[in-house]
Amino acid sequence: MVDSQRPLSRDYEEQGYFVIRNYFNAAEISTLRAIILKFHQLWKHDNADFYEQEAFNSSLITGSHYLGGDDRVKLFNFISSKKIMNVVESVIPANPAFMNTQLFFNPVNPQLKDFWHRDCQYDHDVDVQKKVIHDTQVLHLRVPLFDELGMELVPGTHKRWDNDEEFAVRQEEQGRLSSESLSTGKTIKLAAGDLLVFSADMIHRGLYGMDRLALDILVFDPSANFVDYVDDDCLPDNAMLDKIDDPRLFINTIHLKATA
Ligand SMILES: O=C(O)CCC(=O)C(=O)O
Repeated sequence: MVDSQRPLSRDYEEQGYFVIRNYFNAAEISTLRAIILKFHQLWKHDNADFYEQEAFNSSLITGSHYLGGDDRVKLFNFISSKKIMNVVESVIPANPAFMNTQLFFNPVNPQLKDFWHRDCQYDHDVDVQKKVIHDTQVLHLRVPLFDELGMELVPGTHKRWDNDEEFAVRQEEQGRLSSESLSTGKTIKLAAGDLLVFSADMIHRGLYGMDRLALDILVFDPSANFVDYVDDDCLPDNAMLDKIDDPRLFINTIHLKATA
């Protein structure tokens, strides 16, 4: 367990998130940052129009498209390191499974504003969203690579439905915009070295500004069926698994895929 007076699992259970300050040291962040910046430069070059016009994130960072084998193994070892596994297992104790990675940056297009959402709203209509927030469990682990304004979260919404204000803003109804402020929002400023863990289905938004570049690791509870969201190319192959100190997070996903 991570040292703490109060169990992290209780914070997650009650609030839907927790933050651990200075969890990673400067050497860990600088190694990770070098790999991620390599990915980011190549990705931006390859997706120039999308980047200029509408992007605020990329994904599939562990895939083979932009990074070579050595960097991918380093990244897999970071994602399944003891520090990350301790935190993941504090929330999902039995067989947590790797889903994906995302990289969040500032949009080039100044018209794009930071917007409130629940991740499940892109897959489900409102009736199903009401159900899945109670059923499923996808964790975001946010690792900021530079100091940033952080995230705004609505504590407790991993377990409860929106109030009227939250719903109108998030869904852009009654003339409201998803970029408006919410009276229930809580800002979590983040620095390089911090780790923020939050429920993908709580109401949240990333705050654009400063030099933000944040790696999000997505992990799911195997009791929910999320294997379709996993891209095979983002998983380690057998030769890479041999070079990962504790590959359980990936092996769990590989097993789920094989039995799906
Ligand atoms: O940082 C952002 O722009 C949004 C983050 C987010 O929505 C997420 O991690 O699910």
